[in-house]
Formats: sequence, structure tokens, C-alpha cells
Amino acid sequence: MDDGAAALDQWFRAETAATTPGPTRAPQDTIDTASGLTGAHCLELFDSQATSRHLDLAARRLGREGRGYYSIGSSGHEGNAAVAAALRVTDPALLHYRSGAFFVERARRVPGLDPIRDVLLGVTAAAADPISGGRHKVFGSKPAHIIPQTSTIASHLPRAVGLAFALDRATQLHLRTEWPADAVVVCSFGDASANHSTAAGAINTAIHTAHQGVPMPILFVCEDNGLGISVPTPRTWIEQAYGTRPGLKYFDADGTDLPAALSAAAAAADHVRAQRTPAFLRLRTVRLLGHAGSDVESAYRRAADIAADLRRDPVTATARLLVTAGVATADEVIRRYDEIGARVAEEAEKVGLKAKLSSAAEVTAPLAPARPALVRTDALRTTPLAHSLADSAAAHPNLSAPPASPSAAPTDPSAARALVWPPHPMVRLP
Ligand SMILES: Cc1ncc(C[n+]2csc(CCOP(=O)(O)OP(=O)(O)O)c2C)c(N)n1
Ligand SMILES: [Mg+2]
Repeated sequence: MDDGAAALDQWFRAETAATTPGPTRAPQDTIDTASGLTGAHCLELFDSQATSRHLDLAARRLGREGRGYYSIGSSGHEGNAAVAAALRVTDPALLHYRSGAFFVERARRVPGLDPIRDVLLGVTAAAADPISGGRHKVFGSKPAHIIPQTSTIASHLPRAVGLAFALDRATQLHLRTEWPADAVVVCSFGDASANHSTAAGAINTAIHTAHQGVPMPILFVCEDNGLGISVPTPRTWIEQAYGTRPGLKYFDADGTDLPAALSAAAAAADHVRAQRTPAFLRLRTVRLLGHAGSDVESAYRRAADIAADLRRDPVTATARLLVTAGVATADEVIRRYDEIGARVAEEAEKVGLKAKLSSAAEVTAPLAPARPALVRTDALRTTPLAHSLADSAAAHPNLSAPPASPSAAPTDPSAARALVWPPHPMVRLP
């Protein structure tokens, strides 16, 4: 382990072992009245948080060994498991790259999914990665209703707003979608991302749309760790920017306190589901292990600030809660953590051997093929649009020459559409 990872792991062990145990309680007992959290549920959420943590540690290990290629982690943000717990699996989610515990917690609830395997396939750029096929590491899963995003910060917010709009519009039009009529969209992002014009525009669109009485069932979740790489976000900023906007119900929670995060997330989710209007949840987090594995955060942060964040580690906080509430002993919690670590390490060994994409052609295979001649013809066209795809194909033979194998070069419906778009009354769309 590198120094930062070792210090974090060590902190968890020492703090958990030093926690004074409370009287033993049955798993079904409620351990926090405000959130209704039971001991058994707290154990499940701890498992999701610890799994996300071990995935971070494994990603750094794999990177050092030259077998992993992505080390931006979720450490310090594991309170987002509570957001997943407050929502339904069928609520579409568009996630921040630090929403690892959300991903694990949701995937855990979908039979047949293995979040450990899926994340590690992404980290090692394995061609078998179900989301990017070995091209990037992103959180996504169709059966878990997690729509994959790129790392272009805030780029997923407009998409989330569009989906929230479409959900209720589909219901009004009696159209079937993959989601229930009362689904809500959840969209998480960082505090610096919240300043991006794309985020500002998307959130404004959500409020503006809802203001006109159009349903907008979206929950914005800002995972506020107070940093955008090396640039601090003032601790008062997110509330200043989004806390008092009419039409945007605002919630705030300490993301290092699992029951508090659960209460706030449940209240925010319930609000959006019932009102079909937007809400904003600020989840206060810490950023542990730096921005990414390659980051030397001591170059721009004071040692005292880094140490203060470590003391707020959310995984350790949940472990302490389990012990003080009498749900488990310190030894049991540490053993659970170690068992999860062993499962992650075992899977990391397996996925490390999986095949990668090995050529530019393989990487770009899913992209629509470049058809510069076709584009040029269309750009220079002075006659009306083609009347049908068949006509187009006859006029442009390269449209009617499908590739030999779908994996080598997939068919390109967008190229055909380019000839017939925008729709013309006489045009039959493919
Ligand atoms: C559009 C865009 N600009 C810049 C970047 C480079 N970048 C990657 S992460 C990051 C900071 C994001 O900070 P924040 O939103 O607070 O998320 P955090 O990493 O702190 O969780 C930036 C600027 C990017 N990925 N996309
Ligand atoms: Mg941040």
C-alpha cells in the first residue's frame, strides 16, 4: 500500500478497535430513530461503503503494478451509499465519478450483478467491462438503471434534466418507458462541478421548467468535499448558490454521518417523488487519498487539513456506530472489512488477466464510421432531401455496403439519417 492508503486503512483499524462497545442489540432493532435505520440495514450499508473503499485501495495497487489505469476514487464520499438506500433501484441514476458506494449499494440490490467485478473490469480496462468495453472506467449498469457518464464534469446534468422531463411527459402521452410512472432521476456531481455553466444551466432549466407547472422529478446531489482538484470551494458556497432558490427544495447533510445522510436523502427523495419538482441535496464529504492516485496533495494542502479529513472518514464513522450501537463487536466489524478486502483482492487478480483492447481499430469499432464523401455530398446538395433510405442508398452506394462483420465496423444508421434529417413530409425515416 502507498503511504496514504496505508494511513487510511490503519486509521480505520485503530479507531474501530478503540471504540467502546454498547450493549448488544438485535439486528432488527432501530439504532437511529430519525432515519429508522436498523442494525441489519446499517451492516448492509457498511458493506457497501467498505466495498467501495477496498475498490479504491485495489485500484491504486493495480495502478502501481502497471495493471490498472484509473485511480480516481470515492474515499471520503462513501456516505453516498445512503442516497442509493433512500432511492429505488428503478430510479434512473447519473453518477459522479466519486459515487462508488452508491453504485455498490444499488448494484447489490439487483440479483446477478457483481459491482466488485464490474468496477475492477473498468479499472483494468478489460474488454469485458460491461459499460465501456475497456475504454474508460465509469459507473453504469442497465439492470441497475445507472446510466453511464463520461468524466467531463457536469456534462450529465442536462441529460438528467431531459430524462426527468421525459419521464412524466411519457406518462402523459401514455408511452411506455423502462421506468415506473413515479420514478425520480438522481444526478450526483462535485462542488466544483456545480459552478460549471453546464450545471448552472441544467439546474436553472429544471427550476424554470417546474415553475411553468411541468413535472420535473429530479434530485440533484452535490457531493461537496470542498475541493476541485487543488482549488478550494468555500464551505459556505454551495448553500449560498443553491440553498435559497425558489422552486428548488434544498437539503443539507453530513455525508460522514450515515443516519443523518439517510434521513436527508430520504426526505429529499420523498419530496421529489411526491411533488414532481426538483430538489438539491448537499452532502458534505471529505476527500481522502487525494484527487487521484497520481496527485501529490501535500503540494497544495496543509498537513493539518489532510489529517482533519482523515478524522472524518465515513467508513470509520459507520464502524464506530455499529460498535457503539451494539450491533457488532469491533472484531466483527474489522473481520467483515477484511473479508470484503479479500474478495476484492481475489477478483482483482482474476480481472487483471482479462484481455484488453489492443488496437485503434478495436477501440473505435463502436463509433459510426467516418463517411467524409457522403457528408460532402449532403453538404453540397441543392436538390430536395432524399425520399427514402432506399433512394438514398441507391444514390449513395456506400450506404448500401454494410460492413463485413458487425464487430469490425458496425452499421451506421446515423449516416443514413443524415440524409433524411430533418424529417420531411415525404420522407420515410429508417
Ligand atoms: C469540463 C471539464 N473541465 C475540466 C475537467 C478536469 N477536472 C476533472 S475533475 C475536476 C474537478 C472537479 O471537482 P469537483 O466537481 O468538486 O469534484 P471532486 O473531484 O472534488 O469530487 C476537474 C476540473 C473535466 N473533467 N471536465
Ligand atoms: Mg469537490
